[in-house]
Amino acid sequence: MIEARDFLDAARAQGIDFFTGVPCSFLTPLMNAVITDPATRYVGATSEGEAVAIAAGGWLAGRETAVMFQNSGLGNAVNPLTSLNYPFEIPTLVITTWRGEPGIKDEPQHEMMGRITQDLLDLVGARRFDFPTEREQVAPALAAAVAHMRGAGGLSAFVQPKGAIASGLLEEAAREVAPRVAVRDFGSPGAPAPRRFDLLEALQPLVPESAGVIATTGHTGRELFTLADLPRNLYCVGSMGGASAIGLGAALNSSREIVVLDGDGAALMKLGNMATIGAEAPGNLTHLLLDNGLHLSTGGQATVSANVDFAAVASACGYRFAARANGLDGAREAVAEALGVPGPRLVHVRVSAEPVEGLGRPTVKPRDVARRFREHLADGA
Ligand SMILES: Cc1ncc(C[n+]2csc(CCOP(=O)(O)OP(=O)(O)O)c2C)c(N)n1
Repeated sequence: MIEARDFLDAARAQGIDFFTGVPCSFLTPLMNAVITDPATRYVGATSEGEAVAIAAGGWLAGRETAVMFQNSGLGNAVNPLTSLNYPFEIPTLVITTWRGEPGIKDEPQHEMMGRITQDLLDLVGARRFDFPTEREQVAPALAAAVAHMRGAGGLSAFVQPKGAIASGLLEEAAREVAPRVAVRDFGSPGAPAPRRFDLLEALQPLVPESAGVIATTGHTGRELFTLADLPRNLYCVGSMGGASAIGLGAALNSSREIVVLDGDGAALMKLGNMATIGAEAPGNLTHLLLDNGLHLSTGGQATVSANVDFAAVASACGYRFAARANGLDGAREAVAEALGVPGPRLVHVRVSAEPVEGLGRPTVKPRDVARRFREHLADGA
Protein backbone atom coordinates (compact mmCIF):
# COMPACT_ATOMS: atom_id res chain seq x y z
CA MET A 1 0.00 0.00 0.00
CA ILE A 2 1.17 3.53 -0.76
CA GLU A 3 0.05 6.95 0.45
CA ALA A 4 -1.92 9.24 -1.86
CA ARG A 5 0.71 11.90 -1.20
CA ASP A 6 3.45 9.66 -2.65
CA PHE A 7 1.54 9.23 -5.89
CA LEU A 8 0.56 12.85 -6.14
CA ASP A 9 4.06 14.18 -5.43
CA ALA A 10 5.51 11.85 -8.06
CA ALA A 11 2.90 12.95 -10.61
CA ARG A 12 3.62 16.60 -9.87
CA ALA A 13 7.35 16.01 -10.15
CA GLN A 14 6.64 14.77 -13.67
CA GLY A 15 4.68 17.94 -14.47
CA ILE A 16 1.15 16.57 -14.09
CA ASP A 17 -0.89 19.11 -12.19
CA PHE A 18 -4.25 19.21 -13.99
CA PHE A 19 -6.61 16.41 -13.01
CA THR A 20 -10.17 15.74 -13.98
CA GLY A 21 -12.44 12.78 -13.46
CA VAL A 22 -15.46 11.14 -11.91
CA PRO A 23 -15.27 9.54 -8.45
CA CYS A 24 -15.04 5.86 -7.56
CA SER A 25 -14.95 4.60 -3.97
CA PHE A 26 -11.61 2.85 -4.73
CA LEU A 27 -10.19 6.21 -5.86
CA THR A 28 -11.29 8.18 -2.81
CA PRO A 29 -7.85 8.63 -1.17
CA LEU A 30 -6.10 9.76 -4.34
CA MET A 31 -8.96 11.90 -5.61
CA ASN A 32 -9.38 13.59 -2.23
CA ALA A 33 -5.67 14.30 -2.07
CA VAL A 34 -5.81 15.89 -5.52
CA ILE A 35 -8.88 17.96 -4.66
CA THR A 36 -7.34 19.31 -1.46
CA ASP A 37 -3.84 19.95 -2.83
CA PRO A 38 -3.49 23.68 -3.55
CA ALA A 39 -0.78 22.94 -6.14
CA THR A 40 -3.03 20.82 -8.34
CA ARG A 41 -6.24 21.67 -10.15
CA TYR A 42 -9.08 19.17 -10.16
CA VAL A 43 -12.22 19.47 -12.28
CA GLY A 44 -15.06 17.15 -11.40
CA ALA A 45 -16.74 16.07 -14.64
CA THR A 46 -20.26 14.77 -15.22
CA SER A 47 -19.01 11.83 -17.27
CA GLU A 48 -15.72 10.12 -17.95
CA GLY A 49 -15.90 11.11 -21.62
CA GLU A 50 -16.26 14.72 -20.59
CA ALA A 51 -13.27 14.33 -18.27
CA VAL A 52 -11.12 13.03 -21.13
CA ALA A 53 -12.14 15.99 -23.29
CA ILE A 54 -11.50 18.52 -20.48
CA ALA A 55 -8.04 17.03 -20.01
CA ALA A 56 -7.42 17.28 -23.76
CA GLY A 57 -8.33 20.96 -23.59
CA GLY A 58 -5.94 21.38 -20.66
CA TRP A 59 -3.14 19.79 -22.68
CA LEU A 60 -3.93 22.05 -25.65
CA ALA A 61 -3.45 24.98 -23.29
CA GLY A 62 -0.04 23.71 -22.21
CA ARG A 63 -0.72 21.50 -19.18
CA GLU A 64 0.19 17.87 -18.49
CA THR A 65 -2.93 16.04 -17.42
CA ALA A 66 -4.42 13.00 -15.75
CA VAL A 67 -7.94 11.61 -15.79
CA MET A 68 -9.24 9.49 -12.92
CA PHE A 69 -12.32 7.31 -12.92
CA GLN A 70 -13.92 3.98 -12.13
CA ASN A 71 -13.40 1.29 -14.75
CA SER A 72 -17.21 1.30 -15.29
CA GLY A 73 -16.62 4.70 -16.85
CA LEU A 74 -13.99 3.42 -19.22
CA GLY A 75 -16.87 2.69 -21.58
CA ASN A 76 -17.90 6.35 -21.44
CA ALA A 77 -14.31 7.38 -22.13
CA VAL A 78 -13.72 5.15 -25.15
CA ASN A 79 -15.20 7.58 -27.67
CA PRO A 80 -12.89 10.53 -26.90
CA LEU A 81 -9.91 8.26 -26.20
CA THR A 82 -10.25 6.78 -29.69
CA SER A 83 -11.50 9.77 -31.70
CA LEU A 84 -9.83 12.70 -29.89
CA ASN A 85 -6.66 11.56 -28.10
CA TYR A 86 -5.72 9.05 -30.77
CA PRO A 87 -6.00 11.10 -33.99
CA PHE A 88 -4.77 14.33 -32.38
CA GLU A 89 -2.03 12.48 -30.44
CA ILE A 90 -3.03 14.19 -27.23
CA PRO A 91 -1.40 12.53 -24.23
CA THR A 92 -2.97 11.95 -20.86
CA LEU A 93 -2.48 9.69 -17.89
CA VAL A 94 -5.50 7.45 -17.30
CA ILE A 95 -5.93 6.28 -13.72
CA THR A 96 -8.77 3.81 -13.58
CA THR A 97 -9.86 1.62 -10.72
CA TRP A 98 -10.31 -2.12 -10.89
CA ARG A 99 -13.80 -2.85 -9.70
CA GLY A 100 -14.73 -6.45 -10.46
CA GLU A 101 -11.18 -7.77 -10.23
CA PRO A 102 -11.51 -11.51 -10.80
CA GLY A 103 -11.25 -13.44 -7.54
CA ILE A 104 -12.27 -10.46 -5.39
CA LYS A 105 -15.88 -10.20 -4.22
CA ASP A 106 -17.67 -7.31 -5.91
CA GLU A 107 -21.07 -6.37 -7.31
CA PRO A 108 -22.48 -8.06 -10.43
CA GLN A 109 -22.40 -4.88 -12.52
CA HIS A 110 -18.60 -4.81 -12.23
CA GLU A 111 -17.93 -8.43 -13.18
CA MET A 112 -17.67 -8.05 -16.96
CA MET A 113 -15.73 -4.77 -16.94
CA GLY A 114 -13.46 -6.17 -14.25
CA ARG A 115 -12.56 -8.98 -16.66
CA ILE A 116 -11.90 -6.72 -19.66
CA THR A 117 -10.43 -3.55 -18.16
CA GLN A 118 -6.83 -4.28 -19.12
CA ASP A 119 -7.80 -5.59 -22.57
CA LEU A 120 -9.93 -2.53 -23.21
CA LEU A 121 -7.06 -0.21 -22.27
CA ASP A 122 -4.79 -2.18 -24.61
CA LEU A 123 -7.38 -1.93 -27.39
CA VAL A 124 -7.59 1.86 -27.14
CA GLY A 125 -3.82 2.01 -27.41
CA ALA A 126 -2.97 2.88 -23.81
CA ARG A 127 0.38 1.69 -22.47
CA ARG A 128 -0.29 0.08 -19.10
CA PHE A 129 2.08 0.46 -16.17
CA ASP A 130 1.87 -1.62 -12.99
CA PHE A 131 0.24 0.28 -10.18
CA PRO A 132 2.98 0.88 -7.62
CA THR A 133 2.49 -1.00 -4.37
CA GLU A 134 5.64 0.19 -2.55
CA ARG A 135 6.71 3.74 -1.93
CA GLU A 136 9.99 3.40 -3.82
CA GLN A 137 8.16 2.16 -6.91
CA VAL A 138 6.03 5.27 -7.24
CA ALA A 139 8.47 7.79 -8.73
CA PRO A 140 9.93 5.39 -11.34
CA ALA A 141 6.41 4.26 -12.34
CA LEU A 142 5.24 7.85 -12.88
CA ALA A 143 8.46 8.75 -14.69
CA ALA A 144 8.01 5.84 -17.11
CA ALA A 145 4.34 6.62 -17.68
CA VAL A 146 5.00 10.28 -18.44
CA ALA A 147 8.00 9.47 -20.65
CA HIS A 148 5.68 7.32 -22.76
CA MET A 149 3.06 10.10 -22.95
CA ARG A 150 5.63 12.67 -24.03
CA GLY A 151 7.43 10.44 -26.47
CA ALA A 152 4.49 9.03 -28.31
CA GLY A 153 1.85 11.68 -27.65
CA GLY A 154 0.01 8.75 -26.22
CA LEU A 155 -2.00 7.35 -23.38
CA SER A 156 -0.43 5.85 -20.30
CA ALA A 157 -2.61 3.99 -17.84
CA PHE A 158 -2.57 2.73 -14.28
CA VAL A 159 -5.21 0.28 -13.10
CA GLN A 160 -5.59 0.84 -9.38
CA PRO A 161 -6.71 -2.24 -7.44
CA LYS A 162 -8.85 -2.08 -4.31
CA GLY A 163 -7.03 -0.80 -1.24
CA ALA A 164 -3.87 0.20 -3.11
CA ILE A 165 -3.74 3.63 -1.46
CA ALA A 166 -4.16 4.41 2.22
CA SER A 167 -7.34 6.36 2.99
CA GLY A 168 -7.41 10.11 3.45
CA LEU A 169 -9.92 12.73 4.51
CA LEU A 170 -11.61 15.33 2.35
CA GLU A 171 -12.16 18.85 3.54
CA GLU A 172 -13.72 20.55 0.58
CA ALA A 173 -15.30 23.96 0.77
CA ALA A 174 -18.87 24.09 -0.50
CA ARG A 175 -19.14 25.49 -4.00
CA GLU A 176 -20.66 28.93 -4.30
CA VAL A 177 -23.92 29.06 -6.22
CA ALA A 178 -23.68 31.60 -9.01
CA PRO A 179 -26.52 34.12 -9.29
CA ARG A 180 -28.75 33.27 -12.27
CA VAL A 181 -28.52 35.77 -15.09
CA ALA A 182 -31.58 36.81 -17.06
CA VAL A 183 -31.67 35.42 -20.60
CA ARG A 184 -31.27 38.20 -23.14
CA ASP A 185 -32.81 38.36 -26.62
CA PHE A 186 -31.04 39.94 -29.58
CA GLY A 187 -32.29 40.68 -33.10
CA SER A 188 -35.83 40.80 -34.34
CA PRO A 189 -37.94 37.67 -33.75
CA GLY A 190 -38.91 37.37 -37.44
CA ALA A 191 -35.36 37.71 -38.78
CA PRO A 192 -34.46 34.95 -41.25
CA ALA A 193 -32.16 32.25 -39.90
CA PRO A 194 -28.77 32.66 -41.57
CA ARG A 195 -26.71 29.84 -43.00
CA ARG A 196 -24.13 28.73 -40.43
CA PHE A 197 -21.37 29.41 -42.95
CA ASP A 198 -22.51 33.02 -43.42
CA LEU A 199 -22.82 33.45 -39.68
CA LEU A 200 -19.30 32.13 -39.09
CA GLU A 201 -18.03 34.52 -41.73
CA ALA A 202 -19.83 37.46 -40.10
CA LEU A 203 -18.57 36.58 -36.61
CA GLN A 204 -14.97 35.92 -37.64
CA PRO A 205 -13.84 39.58 -37.26
CA LEU A 206 -15.35 39.85 -33.78
CA VAL A 207 -13.18 37.08 -32.36
CA PRO A 208 -9.76 38.35 -31.23
CA GLU A 209 -6.85 37.00 -33.29
CA SER A 210 -5.25 35.58 -30.16
CA ALA A 211 -8.33 33.47 -29.32
CA GLY A 212 -8.66 29.72 -29.72
CA VAL A 213 -11.67 28.54 -31.74
CA ILE A 214 -12.92 24.98 -31.27
CA ALA A 215 -15.41 23.66 -33.80
CA THR A 216 -17.68 20.71 -33.09
CA THR A 217 -17.78 17.43 -35.01
CA GLY A 218 -19.16 17.35 -38.54
CA HIS A 219 -19.75 20.15 -41.00
CA THR A 220 -19.06 23.01 -38.55
CA GLY A 221 -15.33 22.27 -38.55
CA ARG A 222 -15.35 21.83 -42.31
CA GLU A 223 -17.09 25.20 -42.74
CA LEU A 224 -14.61 26.92 -40.43
CA PHE A 225 -11.73 25.34 -42.35
CA THR A 226 -13.26 26.42 -45.68
CA LEU A 227 -13.56 30.01 -44.44
CA ALA A 228 -9.91 30.18 -43.35
CA ASP A 229 -7.51 27.56 -42.06
CA LEU A 230 -5.90 29.27 -39.08
CA PRO A 231 -3.61 27.99 -36.29
CA ARG A 232 -6.20 29.20 -33.81
CA ASN A 233 -8.74 26.68 -35.15
CA LEU A 234 -9.28 23.21 -33.75
CA TYR A 235 -11.54 21.02 -35.87
CA CYS A 236 -13.04 18.22 -33.78
CA VAL A 237 -13.17 15.38 -36.25
CA GLY A 238 -14.57 13.00 -33.63
CA SER A 239 -15.50 13.15 -29.92
CA MET A 240 -19.02 14.35 -30.71
CA GLY A 241 -20.30 16.49 -27.83
CA GLY A 242 -16.78 17.07 -26.56
CA ALA A 243 -16.04 20.49 -28.06
CA SER A 244 -17.42 22.44 -25.09
CA ALA A 245 -15.47 20.25 -22.65
CA ILE A 246 -12.26 20.76 -24.65
CA GLY A 247 -13.08 24.46 -24.55
CA LEU A 248 -13.52 24.34 -20.78
CA GLY A 249 -10.18 22.58 -20.28
CA ALA A 250 -8.45 25.11 -22.53
CA ALA A 251 -10.15 28.15 -20.99
CA LEU A 252 -9.26 27.09 -17.44
CA ASN A 253 -5.61 26.85 -18.40
CA SER A 254 -5.18 29.85 -20.67
CA SER A 255 -5.67 33.58 -20.41
CA ARG A 256 -6.81 33.64 -24.04
CA GLU A 257 -10.41 33.90 -25.16
CA ILE A 258 -11.72 30.46 -26.08
CA VAL A 259 -14.69 30.23 -28.44
CA VAL A 260 -16.57 26.96 -28.89
CA LEU A 261 -18.70 26.50 -32.00
CA ASP A 262 -21.18 23.84 -30.96
CA GLY A 263 -24.01 22.03 -32.72
CA ASP A 264 -27.42 21.24 -31.28
CA GLY A 265 -26.94 17.49 -31.73
CA ALA A 266 -23.51 17.59 -30.14
CA ALA A 267 -24.58 19.82 -27.25
CA LEU A 268 -27.53 17.56 -26.48
CA MET A 269 -25.29 14.49 -26.56
CA LYS A 270 -23.22 15.87 -23.66
CA LEU A 271 -25.57 18.35 -22.00
CA GLY A 272 -23.83 17.72 -18.67
CA ASN A 273 -20.87 19.69 -20.02
CA MET A 274 -22.88 22.87 -19.58
CA ALA A 275 -23.31 22.18 -15.85
CA THR A 276 -19.55 21.77 -15.45
CA ILE A 277 -18.88 24.95 -17.44
CA GLY A 278 -21.34 26.91 -15.29
CA ALA A 279 -19.76 25.58 -12.09
CA GLU A 280 -16.13 26.11 -13.13
CA ALA A 281 -17.10 29.44 -14.70
CA PRO A 282 -14.07 30.38 -16.79
CA GLY A 283 -14.42 34.08 -17.60
CA ASN A 284 -12.78 33.62 -21.02
CA LEU A 285 -15.12 30.99 -22.50
CA THR A 286 -17.76 31.73 -25.14
CA HIS A 287 -20.09 28.92 -26.17
CA LEU A 288 -21.82 29.59 -29.48
CA LEU A 289 -24.61 27.14 -30.09
CA LEU A 290 -25.38 27.07 -33.80
CA ASP A 291 -28.68 25.25 -33.93
CA ASN A 292 -30.00 23.96 -37.25
CA GLY A 293 -32.40 21.55 -35.56
CA LEU A 294 -30.76 18.65 -37.36
CA HIS A 295 -27.93 16.18 -37.39
CA LEU A 296 -27.07 17.82 -40.66
CA SER A 297 -23.68 16.21 -41.08
CA THR A 298 -25.19 12.74 -41.15
CA GLY A 299 -28.03 13.45 -43.55
CA GLY A 300 -30.44 15.82 -41.80
CA GLN A 301 -32.12 13.69 -39.13
CA ALA A 302 -33.99 15.94 -36.65
CA THR A 303 -32.63 16.58 -33.19
CA VAL A 304 -34.99 17.54 -30.38
CA SER A 305 -33.56 21.05 -30.17
CA ALA A 306 -36.80 22.76 -31.27
CA ASN A 307 -37.97 22.02 -27.75
CA VAL A 308 -34.87 23.21 -25.97
CA ASP A 309 -34.13 26.72 -24.75
CA PHE A 310 -30.32 26.43 -24.56
CA ALA A 311 -29.91 29.97 -23.23
CA ALA A 312 -32.23 29.15 -20.32
CA VAL A 313 -30.26 25.95 -19.72
CA ALA A 314 -27.03 27.97 -19.70
CA SER A 315 -28.45 30.46 -17.25
CA ALA A 316 -29.72 27.63 -15.03
CA CYS A 317 -26.24 26.06 -15.12
CA GLY A 318 -24.56 29.26 -13.94
CA TYR A 319 -23.25 30.81 -17.17
CA ARG A 320 -22.68 34.51 -16.59
CA PHE A 321 -24.21 35.59 -19.91
CA ALA A 322 -26.96 33.78 -21.79
CA ALA A 323 -28.56 34.98 -24.99
CA ARG A 324 -30.94 33.96 -27.75
CA ALA A 325 -30.05 35.68 -30.99
CA ASN A 326 -32.18 36.00 -34.11
CA GLY A 327 -30.74 36.56 -37.55
CA LEU A 328 -27.29 37.64 -38.61
CA ASP A 329 -27.49 41.09 -37.03
CA GLY A 330 -28.85 39.75 -33.75
CA ALA A 331 -26.06 37.17 -33.58
CA ARG A 332 -23.40 39.77 -34.33
CA GLU A 333 -24.76 42.05 -31.62
CA ALA A 334 -25.04 39.25 -29.07
CA VAL A 335 -21.53 37.93 -29.68
CA ALA A 336 -19.99 41.41 -29.60
CA GLU A 337 -21.65 42.07 -26.26
CA ALA A 338 -20.82 38.61 -24.91
CA LEU A 339 -17.12 39.01 -25.64
CA GLY A 340 -17.09 42.22 -23.60
CA VAL A 341 -18.41 40.72 -20.37
CA PRO A 342 -17.04 38.03 -18.03
CA GLY A 343 -17.93 34.48 -19.03
CA PRO A 344 -18.83 31.82 -19.40
CA ARG A 345 -21.24 33.09 -22.04
CA LEU A 346 -23.65 31.23 -24.24
CA VAL A 347 -25.22 32.57 -27.40
CA HIS A 348 -27.86 30.37 -29.02
CA VAL A 349 -28.56 31.12 -32.67
CA ARG A 350 -30.97 29.22 -34.86
CA VAL A 351 -29.35 28.75 -38.26
CA SER A 352 -30.71 27.39 -41.52
CA ALA A 353 -29.84 23.97 -42.86
CA GLU A 354 -29.19 25.30 -46.35
CA PRO A 355 -26.18 23.40 -47.69
CA VAL A 356 -22.84 25.00 -48.53
CA GLU A 357 -21.52 24.12 -51.97
CA GLY A 358 -17.89 23.04 -52.30
CA LEU A 359 -17.31 22.48 -48.60
CA GLY A 360 -13.67 21.57 -47.91
CA ARG A 361 -12.28 19.08 -45.42
CA PRO A 362 -9.33 19.91 -43.16
CA THR A 363 -6.18 18.98 -45.06
CA VAL A 364 -3.93 19.44 -42.04
CA LYS A 365 -3.54 16.24 -40.02
CA PRO A 366 -5.27 16.32 -36.62
CA ARG A 367 -1.87 15.80 -34.96
CA ASP A 368 -0.59 19.00 -36.56
CA VAL A 369 -3.82 20.91 -35.91
CA ALA A 370 -3.42 20.09 -32.20
CA ARG A 371 0.23 21.12 -32.06
CA ARG A 372 -0.16 24.40 -33.88
CA PHE A 373 -3.24 25.19 -31.72
CA ARG A 374 -1.16 24.50 -28.58
CA GLU A 375 1.64 26.70 -29.88
CA HIS A 376 -0.84 29.41 -30.81
CA LEU A 377 -2.22 29.52 -27.25
CA ALA A 378 1.30 29.48 -25.82
CA ASP A 379 2.57 32.19 -28.14
CA GLY A 380 3.44 35.23 -26.03
CA ALA A 381 1.40 33.84 -23.14
C1 LIG B 1 -20.39 9.49 -30.75
C2 LIG B 1 -20.79 9.78 -32.16
N1 LIG B 1 -22.03 9.48 -32.58
C3 LIG B 1 -22.41 9.78 -33.85
C4 LIG B 1 -21.53 10.36 -34.71
C5 LIG B 1 -21.93 10.67 -36.15
N2 LIG B 1 -22.13 12.11 -36.31
C6 LIG B 1 -21.18 12.92 -36.79
S1 LIG B 1 -21.68 14.51 -36.90
C7 LIG B 1 -23.21 14.11 -36.33
C8 LIG B 1 -24.30 15.13 -36.22
C9 LIG B 1 -23.95 16.26 -35.33
O1 LIG B 1 -25.10 17.06 -35.19
P1 LIG B 1 -25.00 18.58 -34.79
O2 LIG B 1 -24.11 18.72 -33.63
O3 LIG B 1 -26.37 19.12 -34.65
O4 LIG B 1 -24.24 19.27 -36.00
P2 LIG B 1 -24.66 19.32 -37.55
O5 LIG B 1 -24.42 17.96 -38.11
O6 LIG B 1 -26.09 19.71 -37.64
O7 LIG B 1 -23.73 20.31 -38.13
C10 LIG B 1 -23.31 12.76 -36.02
C11 LIG B 1 -24.53 12.11 -35.50
C12 LIG B 1 -20.23 10.65 -34.23
N3 LIG B 1 -19.29 11.22 -34.98
N4 LIG B 1 -19.90 10.35 -32.95
